[in-house]
Amino acid sequence: MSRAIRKLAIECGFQKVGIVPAGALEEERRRLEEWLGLGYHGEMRWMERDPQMRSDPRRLFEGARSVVALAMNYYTPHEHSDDDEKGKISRYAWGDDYHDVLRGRMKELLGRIELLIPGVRGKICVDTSPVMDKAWAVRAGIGWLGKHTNVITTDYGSWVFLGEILLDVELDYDTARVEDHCGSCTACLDACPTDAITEPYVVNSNKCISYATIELRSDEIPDEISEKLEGWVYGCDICQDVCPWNRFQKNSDKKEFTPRGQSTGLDPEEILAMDDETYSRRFYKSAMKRVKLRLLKRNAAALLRSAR
Ligand code: B12
Ligand code: SF4
Ligand code: SF4
Repeated sequence: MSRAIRKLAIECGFQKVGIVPAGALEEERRRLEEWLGLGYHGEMRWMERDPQMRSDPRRLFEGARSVVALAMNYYTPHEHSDDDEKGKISRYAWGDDYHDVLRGRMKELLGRIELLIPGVRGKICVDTSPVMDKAWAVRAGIGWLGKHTNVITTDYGSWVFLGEILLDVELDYDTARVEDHCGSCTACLDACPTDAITEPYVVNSNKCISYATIELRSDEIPDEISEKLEGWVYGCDICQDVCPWNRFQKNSDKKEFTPRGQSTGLDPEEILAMDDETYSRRFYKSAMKRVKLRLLKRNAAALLRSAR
């Protein structure tokens, strides 16, 4: 069964798959609670909700016995905009919203698993579910947690989205893990302009450009960050761009991840002048819809200030 599921996952468009028993992630819960205790989640209050559930999928989906961990490559051979007049968009948000892309493929996969195992029940989780996507990917042998805290695969680098299908049946499990290949490298820690990677394997969201430009809801971006935006208007890829393992990237076969209008940047002046209707049209089904126009304008204004 496990072999058949792995094959189906690849057929459904995933590059990596691993199957492990559903259970409590004890060590990861301890680290999550420590992280929350330090306030490193900033205003992401939803992260505080029930760490017990976040670290144990059986609390989210009663009867969960197995976790099918999945990864999808989103690298496309485009570069970040080097136009000084434009704000850079992080790679993950160039094309269609990855939540929709992954969910569609996972639904297809679950449908095929249901044909394979009659009566099986499953739950699809990607990003927004209270599940620790990275921890499951590591457990399932998809990759290791880099010092920048993203999961790195040996063959696609860290340009992969993660998700899981929880199943209520027992299967044969993967036991091999990928060893940590960071070694003595500190490129991501050295390159982070805001020192958000406070120590290897720990990110303080309050200092992270990605958090400030996507998750933070306040009217202003704090000065400590807006002074060091380094041209980013939505998200930040610096710690991944400098990672030597991202030299092993491969082009994604999903046209959905191709930059919209071939554009990897946004003109901040254009954003400031944008009306709701243009915003809705331009970002229809894009991951960038995660920030409302008000926040995108806030980011654009901060970027213009930092450029002065
Ligand atoms: C909250 C969140 C954020 C926050 C916090 C980031 C973070 N480091 O967790 C913010 C807003 C900053 C963020 C930013 C980004 N995110 Co985000 N985010 C999440 C989310 C929703 C939860 C992650 C989480 O649980 N964090 C809580 C802390 C406790 O987890 P952690 O840092 O992983 O902590 C572990 C380690 O620190 C470790 N640890 C601690 N100390 C030590 C010491 C040692 C020695 C060791 C070995 C380990 C260790 O233990 C902890 C538990 O395992 C996940 C989706 C999900 N449902 O899981 C996506 C997710 C992690 N994000 C993702 C992406 C793509 C990004 C960005 C790259 C987007 C961008 N380009 O702007 C950036 C990357 C910034 C960065 N360097 O992390 C992807 C990552 C894919 C991958 N290959 O790993 C995910 C998995 C979404 C997805 N489903 O694909 N994100
Ligand atoms: S995403 Fe940018 S700001 Fe956040 S940890 Fe990485 S380099 Fe630092
Ligand atoms: S840049 Fe170096 S230390 Fe950071 S994640 Fe990549 S290999 Fe690990």
